[in-house]
This record gives sequence, C-alpha cells and structure tokens, in this order.
Amino acid sequence: MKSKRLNYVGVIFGIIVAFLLAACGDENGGTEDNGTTGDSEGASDYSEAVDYTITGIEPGAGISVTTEKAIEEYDNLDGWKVELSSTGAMMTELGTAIANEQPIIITGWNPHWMFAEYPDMKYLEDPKGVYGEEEDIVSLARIGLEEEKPEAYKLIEQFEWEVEDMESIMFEAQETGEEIEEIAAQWVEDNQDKVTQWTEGVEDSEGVEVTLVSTPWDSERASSGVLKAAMEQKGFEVTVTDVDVAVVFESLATGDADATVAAWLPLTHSEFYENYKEDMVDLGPNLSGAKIGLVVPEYMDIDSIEDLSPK
Ligand code: PBE
Repeated sequence: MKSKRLNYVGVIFGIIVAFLLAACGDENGGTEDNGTTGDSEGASDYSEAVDYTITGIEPGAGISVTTEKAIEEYDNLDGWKVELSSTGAMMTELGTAIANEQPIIITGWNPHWMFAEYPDMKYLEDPKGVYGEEEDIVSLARIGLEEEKPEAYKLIEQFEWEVEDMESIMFEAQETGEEIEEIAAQWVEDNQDKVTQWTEGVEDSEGVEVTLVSTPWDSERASSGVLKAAMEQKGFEVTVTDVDVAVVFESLATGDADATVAAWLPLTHSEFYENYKEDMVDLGPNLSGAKIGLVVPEYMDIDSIEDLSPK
C-alpha cells in the first residue's frame, strides 16, 4: 500500500517534471524558430570575444565622450568600456582584426578613409540616437573678428565644400603618404572655381595675420589646409594650430584664436559647444553629411548596438 502510494507520487512527479521540461523546450524552440536565439547567442559571443570593449581613439575626441555616454545610456552595455588611445592605434587594431576575421567594435566616422580601405564595414543602428543623425562641420569665429578683420571673417564665412572634396584629399594622402597640408594646397590650385566663390567680394589683405585652431584628425587637417591656402591667395598670413577639441573652444572663447572650421555639430562636440556658445560666433556649416557611430566589419552578424550583451 505504502509503496504503491510512493509510486503514484513518483509518477505524478515525473509527469510534472516532464511537463516542465517540455514547456522549457517549447520556449527555446519558440525563440529558435524566430531566429533571435541564434542572434543573441552570437551577440554574447561577440561581446565576450571583444572583452566588452569598444576600440576607440584619443580621449579628448568628441566621439570618445559620446561613446562614454552611449555606454551609460544603453542598459545592454552595462559593464562595457571604451579603450582610448589614438586614431592610429585604432586603425592598426582594426586592420589586424579584419585580416583575421575577428570581431571588433570601433568608434568610426565619415569622412575618413577607413571605409575606402575596408568597404565591408557597417554602422551599428543606434535606436537611442546617442550618436545623432547627420553631423555638420561648422565654422566658428571669436567675438570681435568681424569688426577687426572683416575680410578674413567674410572669407571664412564663405568657405563651404562637399564630403567628396574633403575625401579626395584624405584618400590621396593615404595613398601617396604625402602630407595632407601639401595635398590641400595643391587641391586649392586645382579647384579655383570653388576658391573663387569663397573669396568673392574679399579684398586683398596683404600681411593680415589670422590664427586658425583645428584638431589633429585628417578631416580637419584637410579643411584647415585648404582654407589656409585659399586665404594665402588673398595675402593673409595664416597659422593653423592643432589642439585638443576642448582647447579649440576655449581659445575661441578667450579670443586667443580667430576662428576654426573644425567643430562637429550638433552632437559630436555639443558638450564643448554648450559651455562656450555665448562667447563665440557661429558661421554655419562648411560641410554637411558627416557622421559618427559604432562601426563593425560586415562579417559580424549584428545590426544594432542593442544586439550587444551586458558583461
Ligand atoms: N572625429 C573626427 C573628431 C572630430 C573629427 C570624429 C574623430 C571627434 O571629435 O570625435
């Protein structure tokens, strides 16, 4: 009697366990059916494989600040970090990863030659919009420049070009190994039709000194180099100084520099811009269609920042 009862309990227990297992199995089966299990397993593999690390650039860059913000804003980036070193180091790590088909997540942007060198890369979707949409590269002047050096102010305000123009200089520098500033000066020689538009109505200004502040990335070495060469045609004596993003904004606010053509807005440099915008003059975009974000090789089977897994 006793053993029969135990048996009965055992059978009931067995049925419950079997039922639970079946239910779990069903759940797994369900997710496998719509394909998301495969994806999220892949994503956690990638996340672990990159050691929950985004490969970044210089600590002072706008994209570095923005990436710290992304790590805070996305719950699924809990425990992640961004490794900050230099653009050169990031490009070397990217090259090695791609050569070995290993996963890597970098802080990427356009215009840059990275997409020409490695065409099979993609921006991860950014549903929270931390990296914004399209960025402009904006010209800013110190307060008082318009009154003190009106011809310089006018030329800088009229300076405007296209992504393709900037890229052509960056690619040529990348391919030939020549200095960007030299190629930029040559570009000005070869593109007088554009230069004439920038210098329209600007009087010759022999010996007028202008100090431009810029950042050390190829994109801004190209634009500052082009503007310098164009201004020199009108007799200006132009100095370009490459500094940290923070110093670009500080030196305009204090009046130590005349102008910059290196501000990425509305997002990349917003932290710096918001601090100082009352103390400088916004001359509008000199280039539209720039972009920043997290970039991965196409062979990584993820599409969105939200496909990554927390540590
Ligand atoms: N960048 C290139 C810079 C601006 C130019 C996107 C790396 C940055 O501040 O992030």
